[in-house]
Amino acid sequence: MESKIPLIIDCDCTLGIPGCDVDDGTAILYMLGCSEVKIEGITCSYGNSTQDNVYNNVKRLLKKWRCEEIPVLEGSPSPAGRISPAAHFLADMSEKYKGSLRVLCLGSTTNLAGAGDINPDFYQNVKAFSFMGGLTEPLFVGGKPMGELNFSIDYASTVDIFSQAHDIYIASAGNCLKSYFSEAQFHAVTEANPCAMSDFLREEIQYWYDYNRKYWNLEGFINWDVMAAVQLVHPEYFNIKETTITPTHESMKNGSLNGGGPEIKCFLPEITDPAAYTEHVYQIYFNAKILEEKK
Ligand SMILES: [Ca+2]
Repeated sequence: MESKIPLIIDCDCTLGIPGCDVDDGTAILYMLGCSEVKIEGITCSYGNSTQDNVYNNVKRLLKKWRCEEIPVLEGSPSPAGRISPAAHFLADMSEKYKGSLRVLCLGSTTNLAGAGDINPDFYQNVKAFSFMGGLTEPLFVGGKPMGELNFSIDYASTVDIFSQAHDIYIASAGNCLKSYFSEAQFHAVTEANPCAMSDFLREEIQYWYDYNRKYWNLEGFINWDVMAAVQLVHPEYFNIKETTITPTHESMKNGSLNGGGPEIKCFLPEITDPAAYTEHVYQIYFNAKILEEKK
């Protein structure tokens, strides 16, 4: 019997690549620290960078974290074709773990739609989907407007998925603004916890604080994708609101969840206590004993 939650992370992980977001990487770290979860594989998408860069970066990180046993699959490089090793892996694992597999989607949505094209039962087989993306209202960060990326970049796949999947949890861009990790807290927490994980975080995340100060006037960064990870495993940190969205191809070109299309049920969780939430996330990072020598 499978005692741990089987999970696939589909992501555009660029943690460590200059000028690119760190949040997929922190979401993977979070899942590695969740003792109730088993990461069955990481499927690579595009968005923060190209699929090739993402794939090589995930391989690099898993080697550094001594987690090379986790399968890494190449995804589609663009919306032009949905079928890829990643899509086949998602389709196959949904059969192997029918009714229990969770899918965490943190970048473009092409690979998931490909899995649905390969295996018509994919959407029914998956127990729950958690996404990061989408807008319910215009997004402003540090006083400046910010566009949507994850759902809009392959809007047709996104609408396809939402119209067929069930148990959809969406960390919308607006709701992610509370997933804010200040640089002051980062320094305080890593100094209070001298260990290999703190060293790793300092080495590989500092550039993103510098980037956010320069380009977004922030003394921290929004840890978008980690919210989608937390809401899937620890819903107690959220007010889980069931709602309906009405996306269309036209609305989804801008990432808007509401465009007057057919009603789709989903959950839009909201972080209830941001301080407790960030403390929890750091705690889970430190649970991940991935940088220590394995006995
Ligand atoms: Ca991402």
